[in-house]
Parts: sequence; C-alpha cells; structure tokens
Amino acid sequence: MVIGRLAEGVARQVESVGDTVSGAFFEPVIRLGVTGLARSGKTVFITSLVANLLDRARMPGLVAQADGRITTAFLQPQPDDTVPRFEYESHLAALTSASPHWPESTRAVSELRLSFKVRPGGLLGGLQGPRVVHLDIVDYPGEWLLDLGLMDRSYAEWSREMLDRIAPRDEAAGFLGVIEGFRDKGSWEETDAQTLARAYTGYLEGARLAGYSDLTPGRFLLPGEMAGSPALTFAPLRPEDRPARRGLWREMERRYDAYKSQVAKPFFRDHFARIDRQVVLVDTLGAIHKGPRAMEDLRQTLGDILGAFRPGRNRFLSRLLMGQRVEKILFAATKADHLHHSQHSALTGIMQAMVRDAVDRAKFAGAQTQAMSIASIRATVEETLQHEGGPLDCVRGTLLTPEGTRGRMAAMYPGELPEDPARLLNPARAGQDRWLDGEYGVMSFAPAVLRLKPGEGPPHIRLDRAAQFLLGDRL
Ligand SMILES: Nc1nc2c(ncn2[C@@H]2O[C@H](COP(=O)(O)OP(=O)(O)OP(=O)(O)O)[C@@H](O)[C@H]2O)c(=O)[nH]1
Ligand SMILES: [Mg+2]
Repeated sequence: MVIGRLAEGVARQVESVGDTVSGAFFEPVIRLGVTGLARSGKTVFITSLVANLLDRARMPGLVAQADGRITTAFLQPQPDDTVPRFEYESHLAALTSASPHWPESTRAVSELRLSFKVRPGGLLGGLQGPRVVHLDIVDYPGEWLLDLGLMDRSYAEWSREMLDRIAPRDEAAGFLGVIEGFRDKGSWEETDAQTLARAYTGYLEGARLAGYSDLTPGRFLLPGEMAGSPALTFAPLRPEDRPARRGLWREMERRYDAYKSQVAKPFFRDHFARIDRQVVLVDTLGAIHKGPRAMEDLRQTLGDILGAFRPGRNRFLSRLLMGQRVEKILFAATKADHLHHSQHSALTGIMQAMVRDAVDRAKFAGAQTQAMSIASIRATVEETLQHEGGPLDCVRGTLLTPEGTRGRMAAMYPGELPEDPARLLNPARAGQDRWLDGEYGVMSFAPAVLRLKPGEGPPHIRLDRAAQFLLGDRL
C-alpha cells in the first residue's frame, strides 16, 4: 500500500512536469494540434482518429493498445469553454451512414477531449491502478500560421513583400489595377476600405483556386464571425514616402495592426502556444497532380508554416512561448489510399523531401519529427490489373461526381511516383510548367460504405502508427 502510494506519488510528480493540472489530481494532458492547409484532410483525420481510439481493433501499431494497457477511452467535456467543440458525432455520421459522404469544410478552430484509462506498464503495472490521460485535440487551419509572418512585420514591410510576390501572377492583375487608383489619398471613406478589401480577397480566392497557398492575412479567406469588421477590411498598398496622417494609407496601417493584435495574436496565445504535439497534414498527391508550380508553392508555404515551430526565428513567438516548445511534429501525406501500397514509400520520400529544410531546423529546436503516408479513411481497395501485357497496381473505389454525389466504381492508376523525390522537386523548383517525366492523375473517391464489427473503427492506413508517434510515449 505504502509502496503503491509512493510509486504513484513519484510517477505523478514526474508526469506533472510540463503538464496542465486538471481537477484535483495531476492528470496528464496531451494537447495535440492538427493542422494543414485547406482540404488537406484535418476533419477526416480527427474523426477517424477519435473513432479508432474509442474502438481500437484496428490500432495494433499503438503499443499501449497492443500491450492491452488501455482499459477504456471515452469522450469528455472539453476544458476550454469558449472554443467550439469539434463536431465529432456529425462528422462520423457523415462518413459512416448508409450513403456516406465527406464532412463539410471547416471554418474555425475547434476542440475535443478524449480521455484514456491506462494501466502503467513495467514494474509499476502491478502496484498501481489505472491512471487517466487526457488528449485534447485542436483543429485549426494551417493558413492561420502564415500570420506569424505578419507579427514581426510592419504594414509597410508586409505590403511591399506581398505586392512584389503577387505582381507576376495573372490572378493579381485586377487587384493591382484597383490599388493604382488609391495612391496618396489624403482622406478616405469606409467604401474605399471595402473596395480594396474586396479586390484583395478576390485576388486571394483566385490565387487559392490556382493552387497558390501563400495567402495572407490568414483570416481573409476564413473570416468566420469576424467577416466585415474593420480588422478584416484592409489590403496591402504600395509604401508611401509621406502618408497623410488622416489618409488612407495610415488607416490601412492601423487596421493591419488591429488585425495583428486582436485577431492573430489571440490565436497564437490561446491555442498555438499551448500545443505540445503537432500533426501537419499535407495533400502531397493533390499537389503532384496539379503540377510543378503547385508543388513548389506548397513546399514554400509549408516552409512558412513550419517557421511557427522554430520560435527562435520569431521575436513575437519567442516571447509568447518562453522556452516552451512542441515536442513532436508529424508530417503526414494524407489520402494515401489513392495509391497502391507499393508506392507509399515513394510518397513518404516526397513528403520528407518537401519539408527537409524545415525539419532540419525543427530538430535543431529540439522537436522530434517524422514523415509518414497515411489515409485517415480508406475509400479504396487495391487491385492489380493486366495492362499492356504487364501487371499494373491500381486502387478501386466509388468515384465522386463533380456534384459531390456517388458515381460509378472505377479503378485508378495515378502514375508512377519516382523513388527519388528530386525528380519531382527539381523541376518544381526550376519553375517548369508541367511534369516531363510522367503524368499524375488523381480521381476523387467517395467514402466507401462501411460494415464495422463491434470494436472496430473505420479502416485506415497507418493511423495507428501516427497515433503511436504522437502520443504513444505518454500512454
Ligand atoms: N480518399 C481519401 N480522401 C480523403 C481522406 N481524407 C480526406 N479526404 C478528402 O479530402 C477532402 C478534405 O478533407 P477534410 O478532412 O474535410 O479536410 P480539411 O483539412 O478539414 O478541410 P477544411 O476544413 O476545408 O480546411 C475530403 O472531402 C475528401 O475528399 C482519406 O483518408 N482518403
Ligand atoms: Mg476541416
């Protein structure tokens, strides 16, 4: 009894280092951030991860599960009263109904708490009862991390950089024309600000459709309830030598500063700064399919996003985090069920190469990183067809029609990904228009109709290994 208590006391003290104290006891909390650019697969990932952590028959790669140490897992009310709850039940219902469909696109940050009862392993196992470990999952758009680049930049610096960057893009021609009419304006009206913001948002929308992802300020495309507020009604203007005190340029500068302090900063302070494990989801296959430009842009944007995990580089963030840091970062190429498993290692290699610079620096900052190819939900089955006299490793699934309904069944071969990632990354860096070595086509599949046995979560690819990397050491 005494030994048990002692051991427990020690264990709890050890756990409580760096953990949030919750309730009357020290119950460790893992705060897992899930991010990625729009449509990268965040909502489907969280839904399937939670379903598979509640019903763990398909999670052999999670060591605590394989060892039989997880006695239960259950959903709990989340600790943060002002953050919307992740709508797990409705997302799961969408994916597992008789006519399954993908969940709706998400507009804001949301959160869910899952708690485990775990028996400790090793020597303590026999002495101690199960302990509770909380997993707080936070879903937030990766675009918001791009705002970190704003925090250390003045309006003049951001504007100059942004305008130089977008000048060669066709999508920006309209906006660049509009701002010509707003040079050196000594006075302004609200409609001026609205015209500018509308033109700039129009550019951002066009740029997103064209596959660009350096779209700041991050909230312009996902304004949520802040739509129309002054902090979201501005645009970059060419720096002026002597802007009038009550002029348009100064007003835009003021709104930019308000955006930074009242929109961007609270996110970094209230959400980002508290994350200790992070998964960054990347639709690598989608970018390969769109071509070298989209791929290079994705690589650069990921670099910008990942800057957030190297606080040393950013004065604002260093002050906010005060030495606290993300311990593990997983880079997951999602939707790997579009590929036969024989191509997964090539996809992982490409994912790894895309984030190589950022990863090297994150390692330097003390975070453990890993790249992986995953599918949160398997929408396909593998199939080997005979094609031009040889076998062709394909996947088969129900196609998604352009209207979003379930179409016919089809087999797909997306093209052969090179084992050497440089064969894609080099032409992308060189700014080629299209791939010369091969064609990469990706079809969209509808989620498969599932027949789950009791205890089983939805079928996936490597979600258990992802979970092991992200939280296995704390269970
Ligand atoms: N085949 C397959 N498709 C997936 C998978 N995960 C996501 N998708 C596809 O990617 C789309 C986007 O997935 P979401 O989870 O909604 O992505 P998100 O990052 O939450 O998107 P936003 O909320 O709009 O930023 C889905 O509608 C599916 O078409 C997967 O594991 N397999
Ligand atoms: Mg989402």
